[in-house]
Amino acid sequence: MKVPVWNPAVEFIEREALEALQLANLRKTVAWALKAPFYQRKLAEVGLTHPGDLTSLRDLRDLPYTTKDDLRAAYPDGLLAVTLEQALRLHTSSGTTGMPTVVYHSRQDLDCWTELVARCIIAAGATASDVFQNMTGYGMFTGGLGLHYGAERVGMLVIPASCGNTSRQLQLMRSFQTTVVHATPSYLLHLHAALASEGITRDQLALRKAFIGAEPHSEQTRRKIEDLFGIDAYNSYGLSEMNGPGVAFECVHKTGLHLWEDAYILEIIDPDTLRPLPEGQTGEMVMTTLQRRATPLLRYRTRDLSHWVSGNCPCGRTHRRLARIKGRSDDMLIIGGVNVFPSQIEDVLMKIPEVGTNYLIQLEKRGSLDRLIVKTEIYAKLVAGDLHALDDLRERIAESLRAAILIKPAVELHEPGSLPVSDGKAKRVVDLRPAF
Ligand code: DLL
Repeated sequence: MKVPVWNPAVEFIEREALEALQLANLRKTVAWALKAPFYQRKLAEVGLTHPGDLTSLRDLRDLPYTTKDDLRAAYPDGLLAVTLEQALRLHTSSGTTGMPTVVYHSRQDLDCWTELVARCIIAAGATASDVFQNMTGYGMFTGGLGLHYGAERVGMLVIPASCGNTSRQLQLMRSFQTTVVHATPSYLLHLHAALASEGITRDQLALRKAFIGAEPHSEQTRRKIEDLFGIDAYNSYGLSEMNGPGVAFECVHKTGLHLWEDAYILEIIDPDTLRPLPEGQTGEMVMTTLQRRATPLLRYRTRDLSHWVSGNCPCGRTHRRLARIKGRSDDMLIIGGVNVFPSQIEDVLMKIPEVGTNYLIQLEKRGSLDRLIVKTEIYAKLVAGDLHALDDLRERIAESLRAAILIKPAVELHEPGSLPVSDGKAKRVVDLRPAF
């Protein structure tokens, strides 16, 4: 198979040359960072005043971490490292859980981000001949504009549909014979569920690929999306602090997400001891930007959990691969003392054929005990209409979950389309336990 590639010189670069490039870019990044008030203070604390003091990539470990709280405290411009004239755009996080975080971009930064997204699109086998419908929010959310400019650079026909309005999405897909979509996995499942009510069959669509990301999802969910639409779906990872989408993406081999190491250095650490973990162990991803002038970030603690995938990818890219994101260290639920990631529950649910496309995890307190309730939509046509069959299914789901997470939940079965959906990132967990 011929490997589709956007920028062969960088994507197939020898490891030694890549590491030399990383060191050179790290020094530039420290020089840029020293222009921002926040880093002037922070780096002075560890005695770093000159980028030339960094003699190897290992020296990065002597630099302080940057946290989301640091970014919030620096709001609105404590991390700005260029003049306002040089800044071209800013994105803020939604700020639903406190002060928003801000990332400014210079012209070069936007150009670099666009280049990274173009590499991802081509690596996943899309081409300039594709019709691309971007179903993620345009605006402060980085999924919209990020993918938009990358897709235009590749030369695709771009439909900037933004998120929501499912019947219009389907109408656009039919009218323009969309071949590639970008959406959250939960929204694509919802979109599929809406096909029937809109009287559309998948054969009336020309879809062949989906880029899915912005929220944790399991391998089973990917397969479900692939099977339901008869397409290939590729995992896309990013976060607004590191531009947005375009940080790591699957190539056509789907063997993990290639992280663009000329633009980012990733360290994986134990979130408790803050020590680096050996390759293959799951830990918190800590990221450093290597090409961003307007808001350089050093050792940013993402809270996302993953591990490096060992070995080489058949595509030949030298940029290492990350395993599917397991969740966030702050997503972890502690239920009756047992640690559970929502992705573990999703994994079990999506393996059960009768389970539909939407589910909700609810936590309550009964006296002093935690109670886990898993609400899931089911495909009614796959369940023989009597109550026994429903009871059997409920028990089968509860038992499968117990085997995986060691807690037997109460399971509620719901009609398709009855659980709440979101246009963007799905909200899967409702924790009704009183806070201490
Ligand atoms: O979600 C950027 C993005 C847009 C990525 C479109 C992919 C596609 P934020 O809103 O800042 O940025 O949220 C970032 O979402 O730290 C992860 O916790 C989670 N996340 C993003 N992609 C994935 C993924 C965008 N593929 C936060 N798998 C990150 C699991 C993901 N979690």
